[in-house]
Amino acid sequence: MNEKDTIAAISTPPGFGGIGIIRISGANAVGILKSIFVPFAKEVADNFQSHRLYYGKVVNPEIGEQVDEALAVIMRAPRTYTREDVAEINCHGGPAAVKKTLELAVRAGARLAEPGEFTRRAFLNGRIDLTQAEAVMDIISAQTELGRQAAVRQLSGGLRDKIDDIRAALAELLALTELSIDFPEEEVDYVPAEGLRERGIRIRESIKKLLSTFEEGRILREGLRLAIVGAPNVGKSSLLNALSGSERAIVTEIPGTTRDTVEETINIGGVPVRVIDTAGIRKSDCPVEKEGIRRSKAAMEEADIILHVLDGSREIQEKDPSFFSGEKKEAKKSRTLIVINKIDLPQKLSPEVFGVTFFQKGNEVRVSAKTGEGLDVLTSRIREMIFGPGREHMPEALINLRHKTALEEADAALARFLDGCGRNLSSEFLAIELREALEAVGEVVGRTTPEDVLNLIFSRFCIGK
Ligand SMILES: Nc1nc2c(ncn2[C@@H]2O[C@H](COP(=O)(O)OP(=O)(O)OP(=O)(O)O)[C@@H](O)[C@H]2O)c(=O)[nH]1
Ligand SMILES: [Mg+2]
Repeated sequence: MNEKDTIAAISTPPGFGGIGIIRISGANAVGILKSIFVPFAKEVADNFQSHRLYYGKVVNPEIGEQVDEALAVIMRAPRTYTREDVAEINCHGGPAAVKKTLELAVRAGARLAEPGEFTRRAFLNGRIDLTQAEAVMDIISAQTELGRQAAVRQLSGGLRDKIDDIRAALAELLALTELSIDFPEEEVDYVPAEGLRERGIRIRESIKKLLSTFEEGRILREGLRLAIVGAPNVGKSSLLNALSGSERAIVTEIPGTTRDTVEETINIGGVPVRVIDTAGIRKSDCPVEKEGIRRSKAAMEEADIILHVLDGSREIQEKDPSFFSGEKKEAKKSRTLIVINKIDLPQKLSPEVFGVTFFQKGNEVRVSAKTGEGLDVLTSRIREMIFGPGREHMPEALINLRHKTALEEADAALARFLDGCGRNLSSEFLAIELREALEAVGEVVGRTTPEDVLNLIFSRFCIGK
């Protein structure tokens, strides 16, 4: 991949649409645009101004044929997305028109852009740091309003600022440590070991604070899995339909209706939640149903949250095997919510039968999948399980797995530094640990990030971004 090439790509999604955008970036972008786009106003042709939109036609310069009618803009460096000269052509959004326009740009000297190459150039040219580049992709893939908000905060430098603060504090600590290497006996500006330690502890606290945002970041980016389980006919499929506002799953009065797991992604309090409706758990000899029940149990194991549904209109007649399955019952408790359904009917269910406590009174959520009653309480309880009770605001920065790995490395190096301080190790040794911490933190913003990691990050982007 040559960073000097002028690159071009279709930046709008494939398919049919009102407008399709071809983006060109690099030293030759303006020349290429001028050779394939002719403005209708004659006086403009040789006098394109930067950051102005012109109306004209895309032409094939070899045969003079008009390819499409379009709007085009040139943007002179450095006030552009990539900090290079950029040209964009807005033609009609049919696959043939955009493909042909891109083909003309390539014939005029552009190279097809790799996925994420425009953003990579913005990063390499210093317009944005690596956390901002990642935020671009997070915005594109955000599934909910909360996810978008978090991504935009990161794009405007929320995480970078925090990382820069940590880097500055580390650099200062390193300088102080090195000072005591060079002038071990000097009184001036000498910070005793205890002072170094205290600074180290404070930096470690900031790192820990950032690390604690990982789980929320993961949830916002990837979402959660929520399994709806319980005995047959209690209304699991009805609940999936009510939560998703669709007729996604088949509902009948026959117990054992759902055979396979059925999934639908919904937005609960800003978090994308993959809701999995499962086959009712009971003893069965039917091989199809048995396989369905096996899948129900697997879905339960993999879920972040389990809704265990009971039918409030019936006494439990026999031992409900959905309660007696699985050895890791205790581990499941904290992520299980008992949901009593069918509250529109006369209620007969008691919390305790056969000496088994099915639910703690006050802890259960009562709903009607039929009338929708109680669903708002259910979603807010689910939200509480995700964020903890009463949480309204998201932290300013939410780290991803790559940031987490780098910050953990920095944290480990700082731990060794602190340990070394405690044992009065030489400043040379302490400085080595601090340099390692500094390097690891620098990886987050892309200061010290190896080429192969960059390749991996940008390969996940869409073409044309
Ligand atoms: N009155 C009332 N009926 C409900 C409610 N929820 C579900 N039902 C009825 O209960 C029956 C079973 O509903 P489903 O949603 O198919 O139950 P399920 O738990 O998915 O059943 P399986 O797939 O067999 O395990 C259907 O006849 C529904 O119409 C409710 O809140 N109130
Ligand atoms: Mg069902």
